[in-house]
Amino acid sequence: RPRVLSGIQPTADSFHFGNYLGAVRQWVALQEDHDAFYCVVDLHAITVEYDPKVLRARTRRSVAQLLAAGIDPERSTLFVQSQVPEHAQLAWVLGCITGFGEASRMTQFKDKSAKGGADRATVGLFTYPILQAADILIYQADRVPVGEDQRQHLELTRDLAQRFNHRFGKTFRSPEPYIVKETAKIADLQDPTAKMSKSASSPAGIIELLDDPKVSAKKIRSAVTDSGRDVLFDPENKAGVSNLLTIYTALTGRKLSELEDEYAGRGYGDFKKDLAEVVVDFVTPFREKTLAFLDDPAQLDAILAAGAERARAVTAPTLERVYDRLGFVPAS
Ligand code: AQP
Repeated sequence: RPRVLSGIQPTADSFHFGNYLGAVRQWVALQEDHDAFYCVVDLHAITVEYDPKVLRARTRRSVAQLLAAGIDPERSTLFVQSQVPEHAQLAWVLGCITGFGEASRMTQFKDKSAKGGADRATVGLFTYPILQAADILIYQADRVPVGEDQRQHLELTRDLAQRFNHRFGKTFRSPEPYIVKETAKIADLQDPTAKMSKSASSPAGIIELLDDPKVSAKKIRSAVTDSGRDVLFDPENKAGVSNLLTIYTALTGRKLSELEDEYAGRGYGDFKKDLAEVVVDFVTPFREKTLAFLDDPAQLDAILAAGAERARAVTAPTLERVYDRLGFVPAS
């Protein structure tokens, strides 16, 4: 079976619709016919300012949300990045074959460092994509389900795999991004030209899965549309309506054309009201399931311990091979 790897940062109390529709939903589907490895990337989360107590809580909340979304810890290897030390060990190695200029071209770093000023950006934030490359390559992953914003980091990962193989002999598989076009960039509800984002969206622009469902319904009803009244999928000219249609089809499985027909001549009000109900029907049970998992942190930690052990069975031999290729003296 092909192998799949992906990760999510524990940098918020809740996943948002972009994380869920752009990535996590694919994780759940792919575990059916892939050898799946999914992790909560806490090492990545410390590249920006954070509070240790909050991080620990958010890490467990992330795991609970992944379970609530349908990740089955028997079928998928579900773990926390910091419990598998080979990620950080390989990141060092990859950092030594990455050009400084090459790393400087990563747009996520440019965007995030621009916000806080250059002096506040950490070296960890700069080398973030190299750690991400290590996350992927250490598992010899074939596919990496992510949103569109991660495409550039996946390109770097492929370049690093090829460079290492060229210089030290075939070691890594070159992974393919797995990006579902329709949901690859869920937009901010208030600024539909921008992506829905934890750090950049206003509270009204982002739907959090664990928010009070009534609040989420209200956000859908007040989402920015345009001055027309036709419910049509036209991302160029009707970015707001198209984003809402994307969310609607993704949550219900109904076709775009079917929805366009259903709302023809009825205006945006009815459409948004119905979508608000669809959203409430989705987030209500999701929230209940997540809270139930959070009620038993010992069980969550046990799932993570088992996941880390399974992960290390894969990562340790790969790192050993890498160290051998690099010319390190083996520890006996
Ligand atoms: N708006 C989005 N549409 C589709 N996919 C998205 N992803 C994030 N936003 C969207 C995908 O979610 C996965 C997990 O992302 P992450 O852990 O890297 O989260 P993030 O990038 O920190 O999430 P944000 O909201 O985008 O945070 P900021 O604002 O801090 O950058 C990834 O696969 C990502 O593509």
